[in-house]
Amino acid sequence: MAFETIQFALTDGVARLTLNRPEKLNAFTARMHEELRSALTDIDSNASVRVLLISGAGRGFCAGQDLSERAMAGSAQNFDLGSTLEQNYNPLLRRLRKLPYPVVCAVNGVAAGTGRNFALACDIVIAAKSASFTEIFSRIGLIPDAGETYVLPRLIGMARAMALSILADPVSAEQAEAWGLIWKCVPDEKLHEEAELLAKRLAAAPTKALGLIKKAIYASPQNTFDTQLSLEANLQREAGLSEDFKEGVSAFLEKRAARFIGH
Ligand code: T3D
Repeated sequence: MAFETIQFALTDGVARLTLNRPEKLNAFTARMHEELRSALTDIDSNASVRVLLISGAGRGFCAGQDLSERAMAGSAQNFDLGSTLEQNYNPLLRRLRKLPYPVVCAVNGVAAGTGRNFALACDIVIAAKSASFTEIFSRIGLIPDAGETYVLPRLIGMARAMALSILADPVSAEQAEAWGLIWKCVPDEKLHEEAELLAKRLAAAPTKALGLIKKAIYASPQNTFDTQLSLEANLQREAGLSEDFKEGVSAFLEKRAARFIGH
């Protein structure tokens, strides 16, 4: 598929996906969702991918749903937003969560509404100092969606999640880091470099183990201590059978750098 609203490239184990409607702050359109589905299908079918790096072109990361596709003032038309979530956003977020390797998001500017929640669905989020995370939904008469009511209380606690969701105040990248909403805030001019370094580091890591770490961490909030111990034992059994574990141990004993292959 020819991409018009995203850029997509794959080199050296790193899949790079850039939202590319800079004049509209990369707001999601139906076309963009179609292109994202296609890119993720390419990624799924390529065994060499070991990390996905997501970012946005221009001064914004993503301003959520393109509201020009939802304009209906004075018309008799209504949209079933539950249905558009089920068709577009929810499958996208589920796919990101299920990828068996890390997804890094480099937030280069404002991330609003579903744009913010798309970023927060990624495994490691770094943001430029000038970026911001803006709630939006309650400002336009909607409830937070795209996983926000799941992710936010778990990341920053009930009090902050509730106030942010109701008040829809923007959160600066520095504040987001201080609250634990994201991993790290970096100077604007360093974002691209830091994101690339991180992606390359992860692409050379024991990817299978990183995918299993994702499973364990994401399962943790729902599990009891006992259930989580059993899950860890099962996942560790799997990790222990990997080529990368053998290589990691050999490299340690031979006092050399490990050469991981991702399985
Ligand atoms: O399917 C579904 O519908 C499911 C439900 C989805 C829920 C959502 O995602 S709801 C959230 C929708 N997003 C918004 O409400 C955000 C709207 N945008 C803004 O509030 C502001 O643009 C920002 C706070 C994000 C940034 O402000 P600022 O001043 O830096 O930029 P700007 O001038 O407002 O925007 C620049 C351009 O992008 C401008 O276009 P123009 O006038 O230069 O031609 C603006 O209209 C456009 N733009 C920004 N956000 C959107 C957008 N166009 C369409 N849809 C947008 N969401």
